[in-house]
Amino acid sequence: GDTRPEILIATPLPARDIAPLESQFLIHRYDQASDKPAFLAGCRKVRAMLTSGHTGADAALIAALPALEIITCFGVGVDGVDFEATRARGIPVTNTPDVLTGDVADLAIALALSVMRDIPKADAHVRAGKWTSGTLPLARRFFGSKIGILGMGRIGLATAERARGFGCEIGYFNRSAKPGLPYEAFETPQTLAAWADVVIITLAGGAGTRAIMDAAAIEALGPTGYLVNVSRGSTVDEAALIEALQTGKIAGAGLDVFLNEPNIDPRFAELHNTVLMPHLGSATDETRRAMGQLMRDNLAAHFAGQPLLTPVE
Ligand code: 8YV
Repeated sequence: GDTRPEILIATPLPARDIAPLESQFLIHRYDQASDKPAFLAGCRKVRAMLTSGHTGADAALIAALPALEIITCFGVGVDGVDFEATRARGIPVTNTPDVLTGDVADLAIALALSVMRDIPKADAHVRAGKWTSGTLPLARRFFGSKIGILGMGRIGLATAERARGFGCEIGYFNRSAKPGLPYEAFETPQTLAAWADVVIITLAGGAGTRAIMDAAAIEALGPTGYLVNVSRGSTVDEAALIEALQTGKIAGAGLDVFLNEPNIDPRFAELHNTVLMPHLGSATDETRRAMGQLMRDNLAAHFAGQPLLTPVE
């Protein structure tokens, strides 16, 4: 019989990252199953789950896999993993830190520049043949501005380093103290937003940061302030953000992440002072390749009885 260890793909992953696993593992494509409850009846020997990290590994799915030994995530954020369930069974979880840091930080700066310099509107203006018939409103300067980093982890630090190259002043809020940083620490997201011209959110998702950028913090940005989010939509009070953008309480937003992706609030599409992207922070060929490799290396280490490369816990 087939002695390959059984693994389950919980959410869609790149084909090029699944193909190299086919000779070694028996793969259950739960992500492609139409009748998911029926499909799980055939997964009782599954020993590893591969998933995105921001969705997929909930308590019900973990409970349906009695032989599960490890969850490997294709991404750094693991807010989609139910850690109560994994801890209760001693199931380790791995992610893909570091390899995506530079790309996500690049996109944070790109979104700030894009919304402040009105790049999408200017592009549409040229394409529509309107250059000869009118001028665009003046934009807002990015270099030298005050950048508030909300969440000073790996991606926050990399974003701050890039912003320094633009001559920006850096302040930050972090839930735990970050001794030794050459940047001003603020006590709350609201005081950070009151100081900053642009708040860039690089926090982890999950219960501990839910709507931490609340209505008061959003309003504290003021009518010339901008919000950029490259972390998780859950970190922002999205209803308050939409209202602030509609009424000019803040100047604009550059957003890569939303609540209920990909079925986001349709009101975003009506806003003119926003630049919207479909969760592409890590989406370069180079980085996605490195993420896939790191995910497979963690999987291989587990089945070889070796220490995991990047365990979350
Ligand atoms: C996704 C991400 O994992 O790393 C993260 O936390 O959100 C992304 O890299 C990627 O989009 C795959 O779903």
